[in-house]
Amino acid sequence: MELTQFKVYHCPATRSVRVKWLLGELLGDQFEVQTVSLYDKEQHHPDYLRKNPNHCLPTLEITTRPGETMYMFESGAMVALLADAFPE
Ligand SMILES: N[C@@H](CCC(=O)N[C@@H](CS)C(=O)NCC(=O)O)C(=O)O
Repeated sequence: MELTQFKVYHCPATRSVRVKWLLGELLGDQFEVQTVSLYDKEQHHPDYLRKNPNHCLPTLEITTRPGETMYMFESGAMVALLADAFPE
């Protein structure tokens, strides 16, 4: 399965920095970032809860070829997946 696009749901000074940083190292600016403000409790918005029922950041949205979208939680698992996906 080919992973074609990444979007990280992020809030500064939280664990989502790990994933945003690694995506930047691997892909430069070829990924999306959407800010979810914990200070405004946006992680409890129904649209976000559909992506991450744990109401936590980060969430990693992954688009695959042929166009499926998956949502991943747990920053450690995201870092491990990205390291496996980009071994170089
Ligand atoms: N083990 C999870 C922990 C995620 C977590 O607790 N994130 C915090 C920010 S660092 C959060 O979103 N808290 C908001 C909440 O629980 O509503 C991970 O590493 O992804």
